Amino acid sequence: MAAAGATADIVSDNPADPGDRVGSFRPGGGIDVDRAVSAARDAAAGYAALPAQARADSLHRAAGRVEARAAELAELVRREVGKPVLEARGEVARTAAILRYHAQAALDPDGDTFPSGDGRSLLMARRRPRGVVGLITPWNFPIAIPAWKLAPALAYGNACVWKPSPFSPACAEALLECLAPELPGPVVQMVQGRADAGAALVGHPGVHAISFTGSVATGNAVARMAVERGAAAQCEMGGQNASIVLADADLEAAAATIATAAMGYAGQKCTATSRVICDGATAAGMRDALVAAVEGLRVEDPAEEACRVGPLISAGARDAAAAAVKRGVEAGGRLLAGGGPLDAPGNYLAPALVEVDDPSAELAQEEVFAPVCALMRADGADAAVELANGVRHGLVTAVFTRDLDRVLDLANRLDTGLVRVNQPTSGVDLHTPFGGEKASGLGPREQGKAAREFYTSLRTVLISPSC
Ligand code: UN1
Repeated sequence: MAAAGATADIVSDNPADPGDRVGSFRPGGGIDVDRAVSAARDAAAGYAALPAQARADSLHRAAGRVEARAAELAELVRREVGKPVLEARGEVARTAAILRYHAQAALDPDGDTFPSGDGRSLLMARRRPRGVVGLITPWNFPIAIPAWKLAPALAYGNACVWKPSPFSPACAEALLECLAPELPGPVVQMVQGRADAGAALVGHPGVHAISFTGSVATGNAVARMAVERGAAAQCEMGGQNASIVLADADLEAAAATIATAAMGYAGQKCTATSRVICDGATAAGMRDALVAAVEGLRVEDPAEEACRVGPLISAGARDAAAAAVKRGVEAGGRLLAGGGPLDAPGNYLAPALVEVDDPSAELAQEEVFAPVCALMRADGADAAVELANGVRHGLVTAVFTRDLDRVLDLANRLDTGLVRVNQPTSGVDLHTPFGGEKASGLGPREQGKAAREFYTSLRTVLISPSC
C-alpha cells in the first residue's frame, strides 16, 4: 500500500509528548510539485531583474518578522522536533542572522573583469541566478537549514521550490509566513510532502539546481538524478565525527564539551560527535571524565531550561538507536553509560557511551543520529588521525590539545570539511563555508560567501567596440 502511505496526511506530533498533536498537513505529490515549479518559473525572471537592493530589503524585513515572532517560533521548534528550548531559541536567532547576512551579501561584487585580448574590449565573468532552485530540508534544524538555503537562493535572484521534512511541517509553514509577505511575488513555493514529492522535485525539468540536506543514501540518489538531467546538485549528508583528545588536553573541560557535542539534542545533528578518540596515556582518566559528564547531562522535557538532551524525533528512531547500542555490545563493545529507553512518555533514550576496540565495528563506522557515542583509544596523535580518517564520512573533527605545533600539523591531515580545536564538533559559524569531504558532501559548500558558488552560475561576456 505504498500509494496510500504517500497520500495519508502528514501528522506532526510532539516527540516529548505523544498526546500533543502539532498539526496535520495534506502532502503534495507530483502534480503539486509541477504547479509549484510552474509558479516559481513564472515569477523567476521578474525577480532576477530586480535591483539587488530590493532583494536585500526583502530579506532584512523577513528577518525582522522572525525576530518579532522569536519566542513563538522557539516554542514551535521545541514542540515539533523536541529541541531543548535553549537551543531552539538559539536556532531562531541564528535564522534571523542568516537572513540578514545574505541580505547584505546580495550587494557584494557579482563577478570579475579581465584584461581583454585586444585591450579595448570589456571582458567579464558575471554571476547570474540559476533560475528555479529546489530545496529539500531536514527536520533537525527546521528553520535554520531552510534559511541557509532560501536566503542565498533569494539574495542572488533565484525562485525556490521548497520541500521540507514531513517531521517539521509546522515550522516550515511558520518560516514561510515570515518570508512570503516580504517577497515581491510568489518566488518561494512550498510543497509539503514525503519522498515521492522530493523525487518529483529532483526530477523536474523546470528545476535548475537542487540543494539537499539529509542522509547519505538519499543525497547520493538526489545527485545521480540531478546529474542525469544536467541540473546542479549540492548535497549535505551525514557525519561520523571524531573528537580527538590528545595526552596534554584538559580532560575535564574536553569531557564536558564532548558530552554536549555527542548527546546534546539527543545527538540529532550531522555535526554531533559519534566517536571520542583518546590518547592511550589518558584513556582511563578520559573514560571516567566522560562517563561523569554524560551522566550529568539533563535528559528531560525540552521545555525545561536545564534540558540538554531531550527526546528522539520518533519512537522508531529511539528504538533503532537502542537496537544499535545492543548490537554494539553484542559485537564486543562495553557499555559505559545509558543505552535504554527512559521510563517516561516521549521518545527518550538515556545517552549511551560504548567503549569500542574494533575500528570496523558498526558504532565506529555508521552514523546512528542519536545520543550514542563510541569511546576509542589510539596510541599517539598519528594513530588518532588514522582512526579519525578511517570512515567513509568526512564532515567535522574536533581536536583537544594545548599543543599548537601539533594542531597546525593535524589540521592539514584530517580529511573533514571542518576542523575545530578545543571546540565541540557541533555548531557552525554562519559566515564561513560549511560542508564535508568524502561521503559527507557533494557539490559546493553552503553558507557564508561560499553559498554564492551554488546559487549562481558564471556567464563570461566579451563586449567589443562595433568597429
Ligand atoms: C550545527 O551543528 O549547528 O543537519 C549545524 C545538520 C547540519 C547542521 C549542523 N547540516 O545537523
